[in-house]
Parts: sequence; structure tokens; C-alpha cells
Amino acid sequence: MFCYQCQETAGCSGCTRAGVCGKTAETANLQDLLIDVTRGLCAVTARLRAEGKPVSDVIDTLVTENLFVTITNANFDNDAIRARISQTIEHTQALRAQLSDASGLPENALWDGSGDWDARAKTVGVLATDDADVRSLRELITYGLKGMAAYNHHINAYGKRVASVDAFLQQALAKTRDDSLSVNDLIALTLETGKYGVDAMAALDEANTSAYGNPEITKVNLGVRSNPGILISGHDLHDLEMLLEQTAGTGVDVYTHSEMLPAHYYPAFKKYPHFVGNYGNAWWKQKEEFEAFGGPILLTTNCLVPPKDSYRDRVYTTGAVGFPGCAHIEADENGHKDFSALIAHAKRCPSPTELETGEIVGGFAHNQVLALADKVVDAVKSGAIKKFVVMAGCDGRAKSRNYYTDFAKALPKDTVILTAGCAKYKYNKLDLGDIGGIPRVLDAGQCNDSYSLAVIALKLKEVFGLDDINDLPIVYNIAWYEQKAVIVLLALLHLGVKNIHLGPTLPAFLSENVAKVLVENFGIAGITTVEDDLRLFFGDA
Ligand code: FS2
Ligand code: SF4
Repeated sequence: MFCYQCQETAGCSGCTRAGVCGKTAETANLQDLLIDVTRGLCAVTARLRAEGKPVSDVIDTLVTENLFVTITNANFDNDAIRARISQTIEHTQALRAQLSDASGLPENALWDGSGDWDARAKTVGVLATDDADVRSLRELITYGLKGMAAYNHHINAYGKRVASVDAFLQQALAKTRDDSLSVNDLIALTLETGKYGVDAMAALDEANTSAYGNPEITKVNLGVRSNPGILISGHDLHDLEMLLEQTAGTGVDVYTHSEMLPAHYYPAFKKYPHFVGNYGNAWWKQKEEFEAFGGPILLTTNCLVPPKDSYRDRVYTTGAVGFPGCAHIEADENGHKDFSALIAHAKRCPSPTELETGEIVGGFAHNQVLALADKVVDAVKSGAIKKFVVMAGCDGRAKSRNYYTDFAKALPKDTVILTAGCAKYKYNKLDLGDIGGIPRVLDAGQCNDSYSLAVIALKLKEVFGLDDINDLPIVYNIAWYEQKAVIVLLALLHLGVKNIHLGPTLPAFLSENVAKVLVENFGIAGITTVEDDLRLFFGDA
């Protein structure tokens, strides 16, 4: 195996024996094979579109799900991945027959599934590309597409589709093994990936807010009640809605974990009296927190940490998530999911063990912040707010991530943190106070809600009459972990944001030359120490 798609990759260079995430070499190789056959399918769908022929929703969904399944901490179930490989090959063969001209297709679009899969899997992964810069760009694009696919999956969950996003996803994925593309072509494709990333996040924002209303300032309870409970994690709000509907009146409470916390900010979910609050912290603390919860847990997306034996039977997966030995809830043909097994399971379990008490405040997505725009603009004009610090992104296990807690604590008191994603757990429970009633940590929501932060920045640019988004008093100190952070980064670059600091380490998949391109054109930089970075951002004053 060779995998270096996430920030925790072994030795900051690549996992080669097993994943730090818990992925076995066999799973990693099967995921490589799944990506490769999906590339083959996409080579065919790109041709079909070029011939003016339709590509069905079934195929668009298959590509999206295949990519999502290979995101860090999503799926560890080899049988599920093998089934997807078979299904993908079958569809590729059937679609190939619809082409008027099938000449010149790549080998992965022609493979019929025969031969030794394990042997083949070892030849189609990251290291199949020899040139370091081409490999780096191909992987950067592929990881951006995986992030885009995750957001596309959520759009699709509402029965909505963005044809241009599906078409781009497939065309771009096919190009990640197209030897006719030069390094410059691949750089252009990287930036184009950011454009479609913005489109996907905008469409998801529209889908979420039209279904559940605009997030609003909300106090979220951190304590527990005495009823049995179900803990729901991941990012899928549509799954949450179905769970809340089905648990209503059953005596079973529902709590959020990690990236599901922002669900509490949506008006539509406030009508459920049994939607109690948020339990615990970011994904990487789940071993202790799932143990303590005591009841069933539903993982709707990543991040899943391989569960301990002591609570594995309480972990249920759905969507792109899978783990051997954990029950998987499939949707029926209408997209409905039956959570009765979790509800029955919850009733057999004790109520959750309390981890903490109190409340946290969030709900500062674009609509809410823009409703406060006058107040915010006045605070900037009066000098009460000197700078905004975007600290969106992911949290993770590495001790070096304590930097973000220390950085948040050490920030000048006239700064406001704008956050989204699970990175927030490094500082959202600190008492950082407020500036004239504006909390110093404004949580927009999940990682995809980084889009909200861009909307806010663009609005401020307009209000202040600036020509360049980079002239705003905003600095970017982003934490990354998995591939959704990659699409968020590419989206910000597309919007013209410069000088983004990325930590706790720069991606291992950036070759020296590709890193140089990002530094020279976009001012991308890493992080150093809290003291030095504060000096860099705010000067010595
Ligand atoms: Fe956090 Fe994990 Fe959100 Fe990432 S829960 S690192 O999936 O996408 O952020
Ligand atoms: Fe390693 Fe990350 Fe890949 Fe897991 S996802 S195998 S931790 S690089």
C-alpha cells in the first residue's frame, strides 16, 4: 500500500504498511483499485457526454459514492469495496457499448475484472505515476474531487443534482491518468477543481438552507438527560432528519457528535424536543466518548475510528461509511432509511454518561452574520474589531494541533475567529468572550460551511468598497486533515484568497515544485510557533 492523502500520514510522507487511520494494506489497495476502475468508468462517461449522450443518475451517484467511500475514515469494509469494484466494471462495460467511437480508451476502461485483483491493485495506486510533480498534481486533484464528491453526495440526498458538478467530477477524474496532460494542464485543472468546489458548496448551502432554514445564533446544550439516547455523527443532515422523525415520541433522545454539532443551528431541527444537545468533541476522541455514551451511535459519514470491541456492536453505519462487524443501514429505493434497529437498541442501553455541562454558541453562517452586518461593520470601523482570523478546517490526533488552542488563547482581544469544520473543537469551549456582543468565536457550521466564510468575506469586501478580497482585515490560519479540507482550500484559491497558512503540516502529496507553485502564486505557507505566527499576522504591537 501507499497512501498519503491525509495530514496524519506516517512520518509525514506516506503510510506503507497500514494506515495511521487504521486502514489495512488490503483495504488501502482495494480503495486504489476502486478509484482506478472509477477512472475507467469516467473515461467512458466523459466520451458519452462528448458524443451528446446522456449519463444516468445511477452512474453519477455511483461515481460520487465510490469517491466518498475512499475518503479518510469513511470505509474499512473490504467486501463493500469489492462489491463496488464489480458494480463499476459492469457499468463501464455496458456504457462502453453505447459509444459510437470507443477507440483509444485507457486500459482501466477496458478491464473486465479478470485476473488477480490484489496484484492489479498494487499497480494502480499513487506510485503508478513516476514523475513526482505529475503525481503530486494528479493526487491533489483526486483528493479535491473526493471532497467535492462528499458534498455532492449530500446535495443528492435531497434529490437534487448539479449536472455541471457531476460532469466535471467525472471528466477531471478521468484526466488524472491522462498522460497527454502537461504539468501546466494539471495546474489549470487543479484551479478549475476549485471553481467546481465553490459551485458544489454553494449548491449544498442552498440545499441545506432551503430544507432546514438558515442557521441562526443558537445555544447548544452539552449535558445529558436521563432517557436512553442515540448519538449521530458525520455530516449528513438528511439522515439526521429521518432519525429525528423516527425517534419522536419513542422516549429515545438524540445527541450530536463532532461534525453533526451545527445541525442544532438550523431552525427546522429545533422543533424536536428530544434533540437534546451535543455530546463530546471532535472525531478523534470517539474511542472514549462512544464508550461513555453507552447507547447506539450512527455514523453518517467520516470520520470513523475503527471501533473498540467494547462498543463495536453499538456502532451503526450508513451511506459511504462501513466497518466489518458494524450493522449498515441501507436506504430503500425512495431514499428512506429505517432506523428502528437503533431505536430498539437504545431502549436496551443505559442513558449517556455525562461528560460535561453547560452550553456553547454557534450558528454564524452567512445569513446570520450578514443580519448582524451593521454591528460588525461598525465594530471594524471603530477599531473594536481589528482583525478576523479564519481558523476553519479539521481537528486531529496530533499533539502539534494544540498549537490551535494556544493560538486562539493568545490572539489579541480585538480579533474574532471565524470557524467551520471540526477544527473548532480546539477552542470553541474556551471562554474567549465577546466584542460588543459579537462572540469572539463565530462558528459557521460544518467544513462545507467554509463557503459561508467566503460569502461573508465577499460581502465585507463590498461593504468596505474594496477591489481585492485580500485587502480585508482577515487572515487565514487553517487546519487540515482529510480530503474535504483539500476541496475547501482549492475553493478558497479559486475565490482569490491569498496567504493561507495551512497546518499543522503541509500535505505530503505536494512535491517540492508543486508546493513552490502554491507559494509563489498564492502565498500558501505552513505554521511555525504561536509567538512567531502572531508576530507575522499582527506585527509586534
Ligand atoms: Fe472533521 Fe472528519 Fe468535516 Fe473532516 S469530522 S476531519 O471529516 O470533514 O472536518
Ligand atoms: Fe495513512 Fe491517512 Fe491514508 Fe489512512 S488515510 S492510510 S492515515 S495517509
